[in-house]
Amino acid sequence: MDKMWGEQSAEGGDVNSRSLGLFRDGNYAMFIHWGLYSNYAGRWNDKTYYGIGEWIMNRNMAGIPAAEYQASAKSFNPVDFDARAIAGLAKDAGMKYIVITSKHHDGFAMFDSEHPFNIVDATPFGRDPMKELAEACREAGLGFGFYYSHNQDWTSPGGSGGPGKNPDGSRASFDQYFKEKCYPQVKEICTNYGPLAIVWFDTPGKMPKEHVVALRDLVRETQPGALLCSRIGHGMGDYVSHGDMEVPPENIEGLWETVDTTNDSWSYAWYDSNWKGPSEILHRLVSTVARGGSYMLNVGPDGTGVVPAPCQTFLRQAGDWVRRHPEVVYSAGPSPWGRALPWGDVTTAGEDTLQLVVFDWPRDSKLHLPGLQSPIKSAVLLDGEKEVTLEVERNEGWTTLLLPCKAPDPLASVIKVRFDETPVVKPV
Ligand code: H79
Repeated sequence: MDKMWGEQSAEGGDVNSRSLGLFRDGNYAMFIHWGLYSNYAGRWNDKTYYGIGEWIMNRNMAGIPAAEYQASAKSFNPVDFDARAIAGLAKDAGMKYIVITSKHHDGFAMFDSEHPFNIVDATPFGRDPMKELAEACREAGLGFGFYYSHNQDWTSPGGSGGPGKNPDGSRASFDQYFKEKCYPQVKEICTNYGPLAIVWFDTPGKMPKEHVVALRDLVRETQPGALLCSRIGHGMGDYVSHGDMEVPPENIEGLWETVDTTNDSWSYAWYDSNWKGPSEILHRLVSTVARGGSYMLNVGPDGTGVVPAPCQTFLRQAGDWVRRHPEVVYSAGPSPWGRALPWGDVTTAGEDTLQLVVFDWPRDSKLHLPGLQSPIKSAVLLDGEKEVTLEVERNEGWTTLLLPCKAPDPLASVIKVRFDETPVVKPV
């Protein structure tokens, strides 16, 4: 089901119906880490700091003094940022919504804010790229959401990991940071950018519950259709975001997502060319959907605002495959096996169809379906426009499909297996 954001919002209904529909039916999203740190690209004073680029100023990485980091906004001028190009990339990739860093742990706002440390007031760029991206997503029929680091703020007095003192030497409290910066900024992102699909807070740490409740209430009030990610803290949120870059080994019930990277760092780092190719991207996407989750894959635009070319190429190659097999991803259900199989993974379409996605084509041309109890009505291998009906062998509880010797799709081949009723699998 290729639903668009606009159609979703027309549905109305209960508090999360719009975004929930998009989240469940979409299953594939773009995450974007982009900020002042992108302009450092993993390097400071001619030294490279390996790790995750958005942490460059942290004392565990380069340890850039806050004042110096703040002053460096003067040299951030991402003139090549093109919101339509990024929305177009997400569309080409087959993704359904975008979540972007409005403020990461460094405290720099990528949106127009009353707080002066922001991209409009502190850089020569002077534009609000979040406004441009929100608009481009609406035009493209993509959902749009914000990441916001609510607990850590390394440049604001009182923020976690930030200066413990105010400029006048007085002690800065977390309450102060919350009241003066966090809460007002969350209000800004929730009121100035149209309807949001998701508000994605991160790393709650030991944040007091009252503040988490206040943020939740603020989002509910201002964005009744937005989904809240569990990383807001204190067991709240509408869906669970699992550990960074983790595709869980077994099926998980309920609404959840995996966030992943296209290379190693979230934000752009000059040295990081460890790109996932289209096959690896698809394998992790399909496996996440097969475990019952949604897959949000990150890109890191560079200091000029552009997503690195190899990353774009691989996302588009994977997207071409998703367009050939939309029902394998969108609105697809979890695998009845509950875990990956040796040759690939399985998603379901409706009650009676299994979609076998074969990443490792068996060299002996036998595809085993261990523990499948139900009789198969038909098994059809998709070969471009052609549909090849496969022979099915059954021996003592084992079901085996007999394959042609060559995989029709070099990335991953799809076999549709139909049943008269919901197929049953017994663990073996
Ligand atoms: O936004 C991305 C990360 O920056 C953020 N969450 C994702 C979505 C995140 N916050 N904390 N962490 C991830 C984990 C931090 C790991 C660290 Fe380290 C280990 C911080 C310090 C030691 C990596 C290695 C960064 C610095 C050294």
